[in-house]
Amino acid sequence: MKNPMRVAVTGAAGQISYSLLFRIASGDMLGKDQPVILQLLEITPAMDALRGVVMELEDCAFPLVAGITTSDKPEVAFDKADVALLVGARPRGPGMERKDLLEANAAIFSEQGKALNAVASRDVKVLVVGNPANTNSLIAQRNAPDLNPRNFTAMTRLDHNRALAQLAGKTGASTTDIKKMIIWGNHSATQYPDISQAMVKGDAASGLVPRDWYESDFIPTVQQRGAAIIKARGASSAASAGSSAVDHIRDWVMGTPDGDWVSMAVPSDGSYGIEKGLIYSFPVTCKGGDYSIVQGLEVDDFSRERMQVTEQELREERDGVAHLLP
Ligand code: NAX
Repeated sequence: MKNPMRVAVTGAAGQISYSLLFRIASGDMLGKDQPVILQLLEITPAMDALRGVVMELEDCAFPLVAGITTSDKPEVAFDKADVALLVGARPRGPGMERKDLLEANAAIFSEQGKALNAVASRDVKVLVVGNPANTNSLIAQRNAPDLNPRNFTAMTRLDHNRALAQLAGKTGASTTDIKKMIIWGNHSATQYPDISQAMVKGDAASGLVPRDWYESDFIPTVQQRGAAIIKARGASSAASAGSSAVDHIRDWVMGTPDGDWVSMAVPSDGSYGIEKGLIYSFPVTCKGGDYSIVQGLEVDDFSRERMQVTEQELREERDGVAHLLP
């Protein structure tokens, strides 16, 4: 039997975690032969609710769960963590401006970055789900100077999966028939879902769907999918977000299939002219527990313009919290 891996999850009593934790515990994320110790973080007022979630996890009698801890202190929850899923965040309250939201989250993610820096495994893989995810990840990274900056990522896999589902629906294919989808940029409405490289059963997707559908239907549908779900369900995406977090970490740890890639928001190294350091979603391949940004893709004017709009938004978010960055 392998040694257990320590998986820290924040916002563990929230709605995404209510799906995510059970998928991790059943082995969907790290493998059916990989025991896990769940280290759950919540804010103090939610500790009772978290106790209920833990009771349910216990009642599943998952064979792979080697332990569960709970805490309202990041240094306890992140202790020796191999994987940290930062799901908990401050939601936008009534009358709260975008700037207030950024600042409230900057405080949370600075503290959590410092705690990761102090106590997590030196190889910890960090995925930020809590919004604004890309900038929250940047803040945590900057507060963790002793950890590898590359190990701080944010989630655009849900957007990637949404894009696969839309294109599959339009072309009558299954999502597994589609390769090389890309989400560029921020996990926000400025993201750019790009099918210029995508293949459906080996054929270029761009030749299979009308250009007008791509520009006027596909792109806005993927960009606005979160809002459409809130409108229909009366609550934001939860199980799909949990599932995409499982996909993100699984592929990062176990690798992407040959001939395909996934979208991950990772620190830019300057690829495609995107400002170095921004946590920007790129197409990446993963191997041996590491990721590489796919190089050499052709970028036309239509794409370039959209990639820059979402880059600009990320710059503005970063500049909005610059006074809080070390
Ligand atoms: P919930 O409000 O149901 O749960 C969030 C939980 O986080 C709450 O239980 C809260 O007590 C806890 N929390 C707040 N501050 C905390 C802190 N400092 N430390 C630990 N826990 C803390 O939200 P949920 O629906 O689970 O969504 C969580 C986050 O994911 C939100 O920020 C949401 O906007 C974001 N999302 C990100 C997505 C992505 O693709 N990147 C998609 C889904 C989702 O919208």
